[in-house]
Amino acid sequence: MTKSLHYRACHLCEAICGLAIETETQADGATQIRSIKGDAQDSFSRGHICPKAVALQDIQNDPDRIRQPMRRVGEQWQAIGWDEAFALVAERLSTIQAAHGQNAVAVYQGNPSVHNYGLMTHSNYFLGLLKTRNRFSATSVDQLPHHLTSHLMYGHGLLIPIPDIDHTDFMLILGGNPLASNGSIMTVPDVEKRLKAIQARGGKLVVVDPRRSETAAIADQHLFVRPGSDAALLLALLNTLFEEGLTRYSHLPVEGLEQVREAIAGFDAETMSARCGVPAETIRQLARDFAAADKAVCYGRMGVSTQAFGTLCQWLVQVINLVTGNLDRSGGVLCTTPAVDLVASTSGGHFNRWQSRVSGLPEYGGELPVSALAEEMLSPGDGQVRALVTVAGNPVLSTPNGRQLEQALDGLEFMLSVDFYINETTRYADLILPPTAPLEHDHYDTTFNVFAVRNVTRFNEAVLARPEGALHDWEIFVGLAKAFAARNGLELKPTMAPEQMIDMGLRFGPYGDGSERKLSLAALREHPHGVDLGALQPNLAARLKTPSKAVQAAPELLLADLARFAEQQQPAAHELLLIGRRHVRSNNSWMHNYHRLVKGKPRHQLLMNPADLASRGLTDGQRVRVRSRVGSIEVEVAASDEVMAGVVSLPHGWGHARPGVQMDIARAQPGASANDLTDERQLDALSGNAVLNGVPVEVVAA
Ligand SMILES: Nc1nc2c(c(=O)[nH]1)N[C@H]1C(S)=C(S)[C@@H](COP(=O)(O)OP(=O)(O)OC[C@H]3O[C@@H](n4cnc5c(=O)[nH]c(N)nc54)[C@H](O)[C@@H]3O)O[C@H]1N2
Ligand SMILES: Nc1nc2c(c(=O)[nH]1)N[C@H]1C(S)=C(S)[C@@H](COP(=O)(O)OP(=O)(O)OC[C@H]3O[C@@H](n4cnc5c(=O)[nH]c(N)nc54)[C@H](O)[C@@H]3O)O[C@H]1N2
Ligand code: SF4
Ligand SMILES: [Mo]
Repeated sequence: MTKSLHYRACHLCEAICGLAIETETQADGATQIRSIKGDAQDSFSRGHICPKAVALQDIQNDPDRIRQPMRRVGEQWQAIGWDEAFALVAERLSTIQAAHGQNAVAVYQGNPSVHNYGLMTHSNYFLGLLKTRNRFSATSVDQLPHHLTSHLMYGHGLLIPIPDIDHTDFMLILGGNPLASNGSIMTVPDVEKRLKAIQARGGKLVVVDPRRSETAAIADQHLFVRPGSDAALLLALLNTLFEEGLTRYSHLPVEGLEQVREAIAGFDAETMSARCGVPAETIRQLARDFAAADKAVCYGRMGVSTQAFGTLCQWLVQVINLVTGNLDRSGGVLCTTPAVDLVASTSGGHFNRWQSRVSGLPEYGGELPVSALAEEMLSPGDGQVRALVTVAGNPVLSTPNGRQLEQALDGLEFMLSVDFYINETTRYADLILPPTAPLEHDHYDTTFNVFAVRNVTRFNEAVLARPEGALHDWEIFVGLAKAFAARNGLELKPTMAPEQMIDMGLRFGPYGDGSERKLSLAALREHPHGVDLGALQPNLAARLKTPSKAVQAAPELLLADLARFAEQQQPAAHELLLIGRRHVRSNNSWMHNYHRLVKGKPRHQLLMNPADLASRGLTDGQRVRVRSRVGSIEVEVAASDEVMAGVVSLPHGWGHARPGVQMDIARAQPGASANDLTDERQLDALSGNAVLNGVPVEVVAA
């Protein structure tokens, strides 16, 4: 028996924590994981770990995880060989496209697509061949407003300024709960310590959230805000900064600032207070405190992105940082200089070049809003979607009106899923192709180094050998591409392994000189704990990709959206507004099949303010029926003064007890899917991003 120690970054969430994983190999070669701990030698994560990483061994050993291609025959699943599987996909998709056009095949790419670098480098090798405009992803139930804002203001959707959390004096967080999420579009392992360090050096943390979240609970100030109304609060903050002369010089070239000042002149704190529920004097004082801090950060995440004015919110966040002199400044917000630089190596993207067939929703970067996916399948006519490829996604539980999507999936002529579970979505597939498990492949974080609070880089080998016959995600896409190209007589460009692509990216990136010695994959292999490339530095002026090379403070689309905001309908008095919630033991919809993560006190309940329970004659712990325009669920309610009156909070990603789901532990968990309530017609009309927070619901006894 031999033991060995492996260092490895965790890529389950955005935090990139270093892990130290001990394995034990028997005489017969069988290797087991003995322990998973935080890697104290990783200077970025400093030994931080969360319970999800410990569950990597449960993913590895889960008897429900599928390990061979599975073909559905009636209600049964049959294992088939890889080549047969690839040929089947090529035949079915080609036939459907030949009969109904290229757009008849749709694609949905889920969240792990950006965490698994083989998917980043190779999924398009096959998916690009499909030449369909019906491409969807989890972006439009998440961070689309961030990309669109950066695209419009800075000329590239990935040029997103990141909070310089380690050097700031004042952090204002709207709609983010990093203590549960471990940070998002802000890669920050060990975030609790870093937030507390702001306070320890005399700085301040302010959280704006309709729920006193875990992060709000450690803040110096927490403001309840009515769900979906942050644009009012942000407008009032910006208005106060202008009106009270609290703005500061920016060294950046900027165009349009005067237009912004004029456009928001009417949105003063007194008028906006009624919209957002925050007293006008509190808003004005917050603006003064923010401006008075030497270095300050305004940061908004899920709670403000996935609401009716998500893009307006993200734009206002940027402008507040800009006019207070905190954009591109140490201790404010800064763009990274990643070792593999996706900003330098790709074009800035495009928006609204085409629209979805049924509702006319805009594309961004070649993808349409996923709220339109079901209607594109259900609405007959030229261009109707008849086949779907899902990759690392579970849209039945993660996109609005999941029940409608189920109905649509049931009517497809063919569906392929690249995934290792038979879950709420993939149970509709005709064929499931399972990749290797997370610890069976190597890892380089192409995505989240771009959003990290320090410039960092690392490459790690696989911890466990892959089982014989298993394929990595990227190899599956190469197999699919070859079979599809062969069937259609297409020429396929040669490709190389993901690690070779990263080697090139490193050598010719900002820290490389082309040689192996300076920065390359070989050089990184010598540093399994990762390499720290230093604190974020001002770099935006040189990185801007706008045609004028100036920051566009006043994009026309956003100024125009102010008119839509001015006309926003206010919620009816009897309605409750549904918001979401994350927990550190949960990861979207797919980590509930591990006993270690689901044991203990229940976390699926609907939280409701005691006053709202009382006025409805409901009691704590009772089963209730929650109804929205699109559907209803039954769930237990828990009394909680964490949520403000008029608001109910339900986590997403639950509701596994659907027929055919083959995840035994998950199925046994109580809880319903929040997205059986969210409404595919409620959108941020500007971007097409889904509204997942601030959904009107009614709650009655079950
Ligand atoms: N109501 C509500 N809905 C939400 C949210 C919310 O806050 N509220 N959050 C939204 C957000 S931010 C997101 S990102 C989405 C997530 O939505 P999705 O990405 O659609 O769903 P996940 O739950 O992340 O499912 C991931 C799937 O990938 C599989 N998988 C895991 N690792 C790999 C891998 O390495 N390779 C492959 N091929 N498959 C893998 C898992 O088995 C699972 O089926 O949900 C969104 N939905
Ligand atoms: N443990 C865990 N970690 C995760 C994930 C997970 O599922 N579990 N998912 C990962 C993913 S894919 C993402 S995108 C990130 C998300 O990362 P975060 O955005 O930090 O996570 P959330 O917990 O969704 O935080 C949203 C907060 O917004 C609040 N909120 C809701 N509505 C409103 C509103 O109208 N206004 C304001 N101001 N606040 C509002 C909610 O109460 C909640 O506290 O987390 C990532 N990390
Ligand atoms: S916070 Fe947890 S899930 Fe996220 S990277 Fe760190 S250990 Fe992994
Ligand atoms: Mo996400």
